[in-house]
Amino acid sequence: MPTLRIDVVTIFPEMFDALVGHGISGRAAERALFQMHRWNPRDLTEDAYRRVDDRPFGGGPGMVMLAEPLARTLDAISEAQLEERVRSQARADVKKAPVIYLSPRGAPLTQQRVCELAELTELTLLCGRYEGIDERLLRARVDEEIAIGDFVVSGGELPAMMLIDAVVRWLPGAVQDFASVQEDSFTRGLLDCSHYTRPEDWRGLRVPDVLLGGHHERIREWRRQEALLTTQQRRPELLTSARKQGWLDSADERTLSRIGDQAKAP
Ligand code: 9WO
Repeated sequence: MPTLRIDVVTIFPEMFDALVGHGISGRAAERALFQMHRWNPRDLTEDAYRRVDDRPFGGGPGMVMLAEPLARTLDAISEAQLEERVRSQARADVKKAPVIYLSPRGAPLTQQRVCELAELTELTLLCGRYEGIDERLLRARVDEEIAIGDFVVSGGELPAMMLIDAVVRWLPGAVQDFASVQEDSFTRGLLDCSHYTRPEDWRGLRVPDVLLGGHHERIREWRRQEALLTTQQRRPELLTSARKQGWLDSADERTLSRIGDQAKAP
């Protein structure tokens, strides 16, 4: 299994310390399940001020990221990726890493796309700041624009970290219990069921009896019903696509028609 190489273009490389320093992504980095390289376009500027941005043509507030330092950075990344492939004796047929720009204008990220990205061997992520990046650079060098959600933040770094986190936990060996990743929310097109831990009675609120009985088949059924019910109530459109994908069986359909008109606490 070749490790995933992630190259990130950012003027705030330190932000990514959070990702490699903690949790599942931190452990995956320690175990070298992936390697991350950070590239600051400021390091590839040649003017005295090390400018990476300028005022927008046509006027208006804010600044726009210059195409040239980003193009140089992407060139340097391509070169480094090539060297790495030679060094690691990668197969000759590996495709060039896609350059992904994190942007609210991108296509919404789905679990499906996350799983596909986890199968690549190289990934280049471009993080914008200010009001955005010169459109010519995007047209010339970006393969895909991805949005994490329908909201704007101050830059692409946090969205990039979310994408990396989502991808890296799919790498074999990242999570001890791989079954738990597969059972996760969305992997089968449904929302996750509810979870409970000790104590059995917390301030008068009880854990559902079925979970305390140790009857594994009944617990499995209850969890499936929970997932179906929650999905039907909160994200009915997910249920529609799960059905189209053939992910629901006849027992699921019976559950849904049985609970369809019942109410459930949020
Ligand atoms: C800034 C802005 C200011 C006034 C009116 C509209 C505006 N849009 C933006 C904007 O999109 N700024 C971006 C900041 C420029 C590119 C990087 N930035 C970014 C990426 N913000 N939010 C994201 C993002 C990426 C992926 N998924 C969700 C949000």
